[in-house]
Amino acid sequence: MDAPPDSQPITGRRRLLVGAPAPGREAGAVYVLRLHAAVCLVSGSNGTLQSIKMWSNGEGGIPHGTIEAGSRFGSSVASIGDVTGDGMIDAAVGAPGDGTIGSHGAVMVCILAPDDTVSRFQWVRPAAASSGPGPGLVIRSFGSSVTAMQYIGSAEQCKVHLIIGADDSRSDTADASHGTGALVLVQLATGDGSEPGGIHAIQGTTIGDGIGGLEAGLLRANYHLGRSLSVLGDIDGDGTVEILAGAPGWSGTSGTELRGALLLLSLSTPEDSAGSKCLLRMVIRPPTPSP
Ligand SMILES: [Ca+2]
Repeated sequence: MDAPPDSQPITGRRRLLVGAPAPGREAGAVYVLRLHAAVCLVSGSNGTLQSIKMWSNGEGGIPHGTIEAGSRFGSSVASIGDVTGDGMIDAAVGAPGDGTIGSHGAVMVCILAPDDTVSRFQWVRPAAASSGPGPGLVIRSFGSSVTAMQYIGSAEQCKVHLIIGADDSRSDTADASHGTGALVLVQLATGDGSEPGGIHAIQGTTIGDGIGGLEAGLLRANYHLGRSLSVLGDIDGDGTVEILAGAPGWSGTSGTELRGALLLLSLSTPEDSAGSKCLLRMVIRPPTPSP
């Protein structure tokens, strides 16, 4: 669930985006709840909800057949700022079970109309496994989480950068460890000239085991980096953006430790020649239970 700021200058109104990924062969959905902020303080009041819109196949501006059955559309949702510059806050929705190009997953960028329906949308799907000097990554469950950020000092370029979790990703080596997980940075841009108001996505850095700034061997099988994501902003004022990425399967060596970890990562600006780089700052683990 994500709470975008007011999309229109109407005092006291808020919208909530609520993901409802469906099990089995259903497509899943997102609900847009328009709330009356003043009434939100009164618990249990029926007056809190002003309107509700659903986005799914054949609903809320999305044509029938757009969302694949079993794609778990709505597994993640994020307010991504005003991509198109029309004053309406736009959104991204993860569908990690989408199998249009194999079982890689997808994210739908939704451009909102003033009535909270989707006026236009653009699917973002992962590029082929990255290649380079080290092992590549096979991206799986792209869209298990999604969030958006803007880099400090690049306001005039006002591009929206998505961080997309792909928590079932694995390396493409023969002894591949499954489910190590990955993060993919994607820049959204508008107006490339080919289509008025068109959106295009530019895939940037991929972050995974031994890729994008993480040391090889850090992530093991079933750590599932990218199951959750949160942008903290530049918490230490050095110009890099700090994010938290969840790895719920992270395990220690003693066998008595609780599973799971949050990785605190710093991301440098993508304007650097080699693209955005990530630096692991801290691994936050749950406390060891006392015997
Ligand atoms: Ca920083």
